[in-house]
Amino acid sequence: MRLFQQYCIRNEKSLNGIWKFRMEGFDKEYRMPVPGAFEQHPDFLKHRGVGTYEKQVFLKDDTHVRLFFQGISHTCDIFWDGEKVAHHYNAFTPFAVVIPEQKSGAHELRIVVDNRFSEDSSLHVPNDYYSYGGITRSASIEQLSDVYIKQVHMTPLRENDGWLADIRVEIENVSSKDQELRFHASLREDEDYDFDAGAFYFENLKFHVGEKKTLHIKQAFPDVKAWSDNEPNLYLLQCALAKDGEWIDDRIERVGFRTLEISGKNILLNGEKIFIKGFNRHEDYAQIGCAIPLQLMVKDLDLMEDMGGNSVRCSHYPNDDMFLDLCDERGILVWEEGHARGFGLDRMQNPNFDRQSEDCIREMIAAHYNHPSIYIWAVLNECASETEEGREIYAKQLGLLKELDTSRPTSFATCRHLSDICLDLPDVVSFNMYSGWYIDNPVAETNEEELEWIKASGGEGKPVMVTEVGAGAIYGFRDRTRQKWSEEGQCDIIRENLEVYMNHPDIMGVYLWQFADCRVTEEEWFARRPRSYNNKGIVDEYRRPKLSYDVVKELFEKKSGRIEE
Ligand code: ADA
Repeated sequence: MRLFQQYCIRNEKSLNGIWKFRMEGFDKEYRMPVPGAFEQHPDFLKHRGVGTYEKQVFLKDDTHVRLFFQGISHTCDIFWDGEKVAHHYNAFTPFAVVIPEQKSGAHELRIVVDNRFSEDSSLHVPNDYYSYGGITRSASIEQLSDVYIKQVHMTPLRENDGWLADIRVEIENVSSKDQELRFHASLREDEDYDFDAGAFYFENLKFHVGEKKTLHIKQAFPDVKAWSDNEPNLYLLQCALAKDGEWIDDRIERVGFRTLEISGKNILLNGEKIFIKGFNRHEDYAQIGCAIPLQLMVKDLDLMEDMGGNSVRCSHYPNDDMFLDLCDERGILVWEEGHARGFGLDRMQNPNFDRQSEDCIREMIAAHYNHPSIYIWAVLNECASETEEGREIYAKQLGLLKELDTSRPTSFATCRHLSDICLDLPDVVSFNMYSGWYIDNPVAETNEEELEWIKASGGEGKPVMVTEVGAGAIYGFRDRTRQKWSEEGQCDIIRENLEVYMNHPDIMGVYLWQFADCRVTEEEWFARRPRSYNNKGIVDEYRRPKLSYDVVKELFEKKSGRIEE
């Protein structure tokens, strides 16, 4: 599930592997890989429907059970021994199901997934990316003790010339009895799971039946090494519970000590002004869709780093924890955002939109809070920020980001040029601009006009970033006219845009749209997207580099990730 061992005491078992599968309307039983998108099977290449996964699980002892899913696309109902125990919407956020008091022996786990579009789905809609179907990210089953550690969040703070960890631990009693326990916390550099050593905090706790407690611990760590993109130092924060002198539960989070501040038109990482050289990336790969395995996540980051990139924008939804773990280890700065792309007011006023958006934001921050690589939270990419009704929703969602996490700046990517009425709301202003592709306009002049307007309409004095620039190119289409859709044409537009945005004193970063070609929905998009793909990748869906790869490499490599005085 993660690139570090998240439990040493708790018994966790992966549910990844081959599950039985049936699809409504198909009179056949399949054997489907988990994680996996069912579109990888020849019968379901572009199928929208209701599929059922089944697996038998064995419990060695009588125990409480916790099922954990990194992502199921896009709507699902979970059944345990025939009883519905959970419903979840949204492919891109993790969720857990706790099932108390289970007997040892065989149990049936059945998951019904639905990737159809309907009024019930306000975020997964026909769009310029594909909504796949299936248990598309990893899954696991845990044996829970009577009292368990539900969540651990660590906020790093600077104290004098050292560090302070501000830690909040949520603990829950799932048993039918009062409980007395001892809590331990320790911080380590390596995976040495000797809980008796190094504990910096412990406390005796009493829990009534069903009681939840949040411990708030502040602990100084004067000598830890800071996390940064250049030196991504990571530590393991181990929390554990003991009952009558025996360890019964634990949870290990991997954390980094770094500070993020807004200072005038810059974002400071540990007091240094960063310059973002980034890529927008969809979770999408040829043949396997959104269920990207670790080795291909590594390949994507290897290619981004080879081009001199220092950041990735998780466009337009929360990404897999495993990918974020890689970014933590490699010092790749991450812009992560709630699930939304290009909604006009009509879609934002779908009756499910507010609740489904809030659920997604809450689950994203609950799950990803500890990733030091995430430097900014965002919402509502290119939605109706030019309307009063839209402004209410932007204010609510940006306010929710701040309510859940005061340690990171907020933003949203706008395309409502010269008409956006929400730029006073975020900490960082960012805009998407396709000079030379959608609009044949001079990049430099358009940028000056945009910056003037941003200053005059709420963005004065804030950091400004360009979250999308780019152009389409069909892989293998070479043409000396350098016309649009040719690889040569893409090189020219990217070069012209990057040379302006990477050398302007009021722009603190730029993201290319996009890293790799991605599949889009045939519904509503086929006519604007050759192959029903978004072809603006620097590499194609198989990660084959286009000519623009070397243009990006040339320009990114000669630009520092720091803005000197
Ligand atoms: C928008 C949108 C992207 C993509 C891009 C494009 O900026 O945010 O998701 O659709 O346009 O390729 O046109």
